[in-house]
Amino acid sequence: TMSAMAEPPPLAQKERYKVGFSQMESNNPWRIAETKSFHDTAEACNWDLIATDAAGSAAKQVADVDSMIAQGIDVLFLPPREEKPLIPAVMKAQAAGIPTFLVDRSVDPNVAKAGEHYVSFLGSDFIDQGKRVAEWVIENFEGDKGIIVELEGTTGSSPANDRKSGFDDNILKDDRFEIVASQTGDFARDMGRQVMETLLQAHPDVNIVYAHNDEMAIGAIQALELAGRKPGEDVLVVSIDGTRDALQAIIDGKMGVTVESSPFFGPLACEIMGKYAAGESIPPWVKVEDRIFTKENAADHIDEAY
Ligand code: GYE
Repeated sequence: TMSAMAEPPPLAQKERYKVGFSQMESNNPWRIAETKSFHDTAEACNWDLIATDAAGSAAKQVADVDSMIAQGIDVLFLPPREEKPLIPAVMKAQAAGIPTFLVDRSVDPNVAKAGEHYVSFLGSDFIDQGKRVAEWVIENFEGDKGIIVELEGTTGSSPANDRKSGFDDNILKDDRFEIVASQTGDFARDMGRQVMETLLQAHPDVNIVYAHNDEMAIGAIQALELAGRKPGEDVLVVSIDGTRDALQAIIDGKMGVTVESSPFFGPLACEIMGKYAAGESIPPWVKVEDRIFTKENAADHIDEAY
């Protein structure tokens, strides 16, 4: 039977490629390291790179992709800020015959699908990241009752959704733990600090903070210290990414764990794009394996951190 299933456009084999990288924002070290990784890869991979910065706006990110399509990019690397608002960008690239690879975040899988509307998602398993943080807390928390404040990432983003379910589903299997508040800090240090300040007033008995990324964890540490609390002593702070500041906080005893989420996607993007152009079949999800950083190994990795 004839199939109406969409297919991602092919990629011709060429000497040089015009590559689009549509960054969502540049207000934190993770994003800056990722953009740098694409720039650093450009020469070795024979890319003419067009990199844009949507400054935290999904609408601008859609417009940025429009403009890259108009500039005739051969291939698009897209970290969609939120799961639903970026779907039009994926669909427009496909309609323009431009293969898209989602990097580091995904879109709503009920609407846009790998192997149909875009080629593949290159990135981490966010549910597993949340689960690993929960398992670490279950093993390492020493009190009788864990009162948890959760700082969520950008509302409607795939890592915020999945890091929440991965953590919540697993921590709540142990009845020592209770999540008393869960609120977005938009993956940003400043907002993490502000939200933590507010939540501390409502929940002064909090003794665990789970932040969906290191920037918010650092913001939370600032808020805790400002309130006279002792992160690492009377409050266990845990999160995800592996930034330099987080590894330093672990070394300083202020943070317990960060599960890695690497921003260094340039080399992987080059490799997978080359395979796709060569006609190899690309899995719908090219999964990145993440390490875990604790006081046992943080000092060994801080020099390579960003
Ligand atoms: O953890 C966070 C960033 O999408 C995996 O986005 C990425 C996340 C990363 O802003 O720090």
